[in-house]
Amino acid sequence: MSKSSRKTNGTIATVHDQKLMRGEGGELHQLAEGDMPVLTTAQGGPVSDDQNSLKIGARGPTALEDFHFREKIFHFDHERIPERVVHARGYGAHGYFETYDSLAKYTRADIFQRAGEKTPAFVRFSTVAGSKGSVDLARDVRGFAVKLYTQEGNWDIVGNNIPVFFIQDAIKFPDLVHAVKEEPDRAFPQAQSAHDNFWDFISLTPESMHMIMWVMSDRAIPRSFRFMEGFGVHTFRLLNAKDESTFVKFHWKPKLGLQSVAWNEAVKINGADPDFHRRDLWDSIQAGNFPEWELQLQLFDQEFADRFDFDVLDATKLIPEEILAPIPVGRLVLDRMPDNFFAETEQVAFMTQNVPPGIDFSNDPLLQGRNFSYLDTQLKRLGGPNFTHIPINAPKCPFHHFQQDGHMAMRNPVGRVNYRPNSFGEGPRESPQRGFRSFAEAEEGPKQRIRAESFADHYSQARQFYVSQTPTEQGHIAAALTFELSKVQTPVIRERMVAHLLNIDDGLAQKVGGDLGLKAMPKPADAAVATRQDLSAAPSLSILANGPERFEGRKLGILVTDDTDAALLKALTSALAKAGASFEIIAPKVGGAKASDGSLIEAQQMIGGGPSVLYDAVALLPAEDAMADLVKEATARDFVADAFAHCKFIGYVDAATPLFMKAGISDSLDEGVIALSGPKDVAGFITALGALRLWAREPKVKMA
Ligand code: HDD
Repeated sequence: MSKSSRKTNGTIATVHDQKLMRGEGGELHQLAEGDMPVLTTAQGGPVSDDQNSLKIGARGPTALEDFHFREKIFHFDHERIPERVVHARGYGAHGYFETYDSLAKYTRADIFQRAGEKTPAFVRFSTVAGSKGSVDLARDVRGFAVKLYTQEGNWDIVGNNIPVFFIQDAIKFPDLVHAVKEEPDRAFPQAQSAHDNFWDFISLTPESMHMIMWVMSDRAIPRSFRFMEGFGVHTFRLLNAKDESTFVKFHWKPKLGLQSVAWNEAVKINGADPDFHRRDLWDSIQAGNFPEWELQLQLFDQEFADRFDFDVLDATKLIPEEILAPIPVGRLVLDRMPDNFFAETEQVAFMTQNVPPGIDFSNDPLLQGRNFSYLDTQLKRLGGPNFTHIPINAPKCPFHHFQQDGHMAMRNPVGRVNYRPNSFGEGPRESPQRGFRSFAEAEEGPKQRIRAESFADHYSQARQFYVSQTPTEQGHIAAALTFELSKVQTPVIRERMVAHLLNIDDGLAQKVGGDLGLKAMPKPADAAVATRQDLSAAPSLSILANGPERFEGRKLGILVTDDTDAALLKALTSALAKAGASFEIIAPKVGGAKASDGSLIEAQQMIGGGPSVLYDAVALLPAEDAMADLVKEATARDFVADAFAHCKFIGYVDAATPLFMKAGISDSLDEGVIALSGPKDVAGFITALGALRLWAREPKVKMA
């Protein structure tokens, strides 16, 4: 029989759907096809065959009239929308904001009027430089954008996890972003600032030096979104019912404290789990461990602003908490993942200009520029002016206006009147009492392109940040600068950066200059202001000096084999649960291992898929008989060697010691390597884990 005349029954290439349901006894059984909804086109027409396009003969061309095929492919071809020009990679969650007490004294914003009131919230965390599909652990600023659906309109605090910014004027933003993103001729590096263009721009932009100290610190490689601070960055205003103004800076403080990873660890996490931060947020919300932040406000008046050493309109400066203590005003809890990533996290549109009555802007030139940019970008990204019709962007309070039509208009006015003034008594009216009123600041001056003198000191706060760090953190900053500049191919750029460092801290400059192999130290960079102020250290700027001292919310990786001590494992896992921590079991084989009492230990990871970089600490609980095989595994050796090199706490049973030999650390064991000879040792181990890392080990392993 020739191919063309072979008769088919139409089922050759057909895939059969299966729908498995659990019966009452937990057994799986397959549902009949009739129990499933019928597949339709987008127009609602039932589809008979979704596996084969309509052909003229079994091996003939596809017919143009195949509207189902056309529609399916057409829609697929148009699935992508432009990614965000910055902050493309992000992850969001729903939750609520709960107001502690009325702030009516300072603001008439409805969200702050009633104690205990809950306001729905959506938060999107992001990296800045990388594309949508880039890795989570890039060295980068993290976006921390909060949308609060208040009773008087959406309020967006579009912040970062760093309280200052690279530039002082929004007109420089395109240059900054072009410089940090992949270079345009070669289209790399992706999601990395370690390249010539970025450091060229930075070395020619002294105002970025304070921010650079932050970005080279561990703040830029957070362990989890849950362990990051968030900042509104700019100075805003609160306005009360009498339109009296108080300046404000917004700070989000994570309940579980701050934590970052080591750089060498970040590099390895990016390979082992590029979605490390996403997964962490997903897992903790699914497990009912809802991440929480406290909103704290730094409030100050004009007199404080006039007295302060720096201009409060300059986004490259912060107000140390030691000078102005933030006050707690509410808490943000994230308790629900979106039902659909695209619909919500991808389509959410944050805009700095979304402020409710009672919150107002300052003249910060960066903020003023942002207020233009965010509306503009939504038009491009979401395809039209009706992006507020998308549910994630729509207000949750009543709203009425005369805007109409446009692409994809979902909510269309009913009735005759779509204008004001009108004589029909229809439609909404403005309200001078309830409506948004700007602070009536008196402004005058010549129209000119100029930067205020008060913005000129670029080094004092950069130095203050550096001297406020612990020696460990200072070491990380030096190592990060060295690493980044080592990737720069143009020597003069490296030298220019070291010349700036000389204005920040001589020791730092010498260290980086030495490690970069500079033959001679350059002259310090010319500074716009002659004297750098020697500000006193502000310990609130350090992560390590403010550690949470507990393992809550963190994860232990437990390596088991067949015959692992069941009692010890049980004691360990119950103690972790009591401490509010989680764990994952890693076994040599998929599925798990058989414990000493014959029970099955279910494993979440096979050893090659669960390297120790994915955990905050590890416990090695293998049985003696399994060691001969385990020491042969390079992945088991790396598991231990990396945990040690990343200054993690390691709990171990006696049988595990050959792994120390294999990992080359037998002679270096320290108080962070803790024997677990039985359940009695567990409590001490859990207490030790609260320190999160044994940084004192670092000089020995030199991994930064
Ligand atoms: Fe921006 C996105 C934060 C300066 C222009 N920005 C964006 C996001 C965050 C920030 C968190 C992601 C929002 C989301 O998850 O959808 N941006 C900041 C902070 C800045 C800052 C804290 C300085 C203090 N940004 C800044 C300037 C401009 C922009 C000066 C332009 C003049 N930013 C944008 C943008 C983005 C954006 C192009 C890209 C996607 C979007 O807005 O919706 O408009």
